[in-house]
Amino acid sequence: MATFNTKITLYDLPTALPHNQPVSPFTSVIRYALNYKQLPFTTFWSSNTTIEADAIAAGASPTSTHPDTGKPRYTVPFIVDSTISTTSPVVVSDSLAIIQYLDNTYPDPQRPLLVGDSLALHALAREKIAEFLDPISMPMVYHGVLEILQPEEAKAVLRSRIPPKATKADSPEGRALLDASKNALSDLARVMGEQRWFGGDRPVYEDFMLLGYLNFVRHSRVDVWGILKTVEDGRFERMVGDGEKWARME
Ligand SMILES: N[C@@H](CCC(=O)N[C@@H](CS)C(=O)NCC(=O)O)C(=O)O
Repeated sequence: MATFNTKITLYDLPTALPHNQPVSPFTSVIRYALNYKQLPFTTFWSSNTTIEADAIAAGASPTSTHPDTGKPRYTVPFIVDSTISTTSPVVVSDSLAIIQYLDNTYPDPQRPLLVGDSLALHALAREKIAEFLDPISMPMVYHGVLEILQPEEAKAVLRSRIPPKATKADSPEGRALLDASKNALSDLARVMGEQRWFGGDRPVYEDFMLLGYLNFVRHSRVDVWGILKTVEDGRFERMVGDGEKWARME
């Protein structure tokens, strides 16, 4: 396989999980991709309260605008790639753009992340994959994220964006939401059929995105993951296990 001695810094949000494992699906996908392609990198720990300042200092572009104020919205992940030049590094924000940059800049025909050039189709696939989170993220999962996000000020930012109380997994309402989430995961399993990964016998961007979303639940709500992991005879739990070797931190 191709080897590149890269000097990449990944900006991520710190958590209270062992080894600071990420909770953001979007930073997770980059971590998986870098490890899978064996591209050396280090992490800069930003925070919800400092993302904007850190991004501006690094020269990273905003990824959208705040719907309420129209102001630029800065997000993690972004990367600073000093492999060619430390004085004028390449800075890329937005997870899908980063994936495309890594594929183009550090090509490895054995390990492509994006199969097919249309970013629109990859974005569409990501939307479909994320659907299993729609019923549960706001009422349940983000409350678990509150427990593991660091530092305290970052929790305050998140708390202001989510409902005051979490829906209980074992309440009638919680069970209905979880059933909807399980059905969406079963739909994904049906689409994958006998394939081990969306990429066939090797993982691609869509697989790492799904792993990021599964970890988002797994790390934040043990009880919710305990229910979702049983879907399709534990298929998605096995998938997390299969991806474990690319989930390491640096
Ligand atoms: N479209 C962006 C979305 C990234 C995103 O939403 N990141 C969240 C963390 S999961 C973030 O940085 N939120 C900071 C904020 O909203 O203040 C991508 O794909 O990278």
